[in-house]
Amino acid sequence: MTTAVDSSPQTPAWAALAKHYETLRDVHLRDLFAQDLSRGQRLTLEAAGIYLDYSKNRITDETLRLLMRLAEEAGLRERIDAMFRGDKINVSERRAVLHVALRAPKSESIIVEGQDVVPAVHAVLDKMAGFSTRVRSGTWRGHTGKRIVNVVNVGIGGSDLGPVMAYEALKHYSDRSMTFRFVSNVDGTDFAEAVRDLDPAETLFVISSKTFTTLETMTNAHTARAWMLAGLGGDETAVAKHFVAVSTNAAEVSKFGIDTANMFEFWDWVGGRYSMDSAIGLSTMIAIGPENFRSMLSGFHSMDVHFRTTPFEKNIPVLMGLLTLWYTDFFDAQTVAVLPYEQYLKRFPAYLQQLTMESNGKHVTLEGAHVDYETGPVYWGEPGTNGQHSFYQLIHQGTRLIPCDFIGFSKSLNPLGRHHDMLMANVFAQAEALAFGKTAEQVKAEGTPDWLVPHRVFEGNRPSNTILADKLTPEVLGKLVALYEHSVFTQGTIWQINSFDQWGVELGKALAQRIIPELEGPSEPALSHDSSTNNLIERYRREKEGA
Ligand code: G6Q
Repeated sequence: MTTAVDSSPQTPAWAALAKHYETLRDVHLRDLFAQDLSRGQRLTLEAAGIYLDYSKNRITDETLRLLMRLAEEAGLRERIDAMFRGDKINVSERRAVLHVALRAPKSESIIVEGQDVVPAVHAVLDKMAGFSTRVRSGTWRGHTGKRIVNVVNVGIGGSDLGPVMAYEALKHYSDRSMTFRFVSNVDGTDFAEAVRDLDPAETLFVISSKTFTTLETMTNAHTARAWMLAGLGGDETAVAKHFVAVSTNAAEVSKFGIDTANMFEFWDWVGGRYSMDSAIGLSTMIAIGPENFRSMLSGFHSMDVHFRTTPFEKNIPVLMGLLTLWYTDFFDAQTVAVLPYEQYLKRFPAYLQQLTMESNGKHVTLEGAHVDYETGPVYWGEPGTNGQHSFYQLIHQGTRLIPCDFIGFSKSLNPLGRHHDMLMANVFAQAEALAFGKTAEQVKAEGTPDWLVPHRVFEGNRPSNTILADKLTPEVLGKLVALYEHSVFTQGTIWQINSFDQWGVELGKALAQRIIPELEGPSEPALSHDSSTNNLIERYRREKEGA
């Protein structure tokens, strides 16, 4: 599909891995565990309070050695340094990639274009903290003098998925006297349902948009403004008390009518999908309070330090990134399932879908050459145990190899009777069953009639990681997100792609703009799309006015 020359990471380690794969493809995890009785203790890592058991992967010490060599040959060490130094590694947008600066302590300094960005980060954090405290304490009041009890974040993509995920994940720590809602879709239903039971006099809108030009967000923001003004008698001065903005674009924010004093800034070196710990997290901070927000940032930072300073063989994000690459490029696995056994993490897989797939869904290298190997796999998942009663069937007995990340916690935030032991028993049982399966002999020994045996055999040899932490706190959430961010970075580096642009998303933003007037215009438009698109537009125009 492209005229660019093909490129391949044909480093010696890649070639050696391809050869090594041939010797390992038919080796069963049952045998790997039988050959090394301490495998389950040996192939584990612990850092920054995160425990990773990676023993149930289809690897040997030789695989690990070659994967580490691959990382070295791909220049991962230099790339990590370049990112943390603020080099413009997002080459197609000519930008630095510095989400790590968002959680850097005050004592650090990171220079971008001659300026230390760390003081600016902390100034915004302090401004967010002041504002959040005023809202939470009831000092900040609405136009009529009522306390703000509802906060609605309006944003989409990176300006929505992080805030929603973090709110759900940290609900336990949130102010339960307040209501938080999230409006993202341009489908009017999203807005209508979010505000139907809210009193405008008690509602604050946080308009979150890096560019402040995104169609969905600006449409919803204008609808929110009209809804609020209608509810408060049309007095325009009310906007100042009920709208704040999170953006990099002060000019557009003032054009909308929001005082830039009520704007919380971030910078072009923060990618949308890497922004939940910037001012985009304002709704999170209002929900959980500044102190909890800061402890989330310190969790992010401790994983950053681990990633930056730990040798690759003991580096959790590096290892997880390399394992994903091992299955994607050598076993031809097309997906990764993320399975949190923690109800509060129900939006974590959706969050990771953007982080991983928008970052590594690329088919050209940094130099613009077409890759001749597979890049970013499809990420998906649902919380356990629910998924077990639906799609796990395919993971256990289907024809595809689906590496799984199980995520569990030693302690529940809602300890109720035996629930937590039962939940965790399922984590361990699923990972065990996937790895070891059940042979025909074992099935027969259970008294299964011969004709039924093939249906009840589990081949096993299905790889998984088990990630454990003490309990879900703001700090641990920060660590988990940073873990996946850096795993994505590791993969992108070896694939030689730019994990930080998103031209596919930009395309979507532009395409609809052309069709909107063709749907809205009063007279028949002269259509010049393909025959299918023309026909669909004509049909819609006819039908939308119909009874
Ligand atoms: C994220 C993407 C994308 C973006 C949204 C919203 O990395 O670029 O999901 O976050 O399109 O963009 P704005 O924040 O500019 O409204």
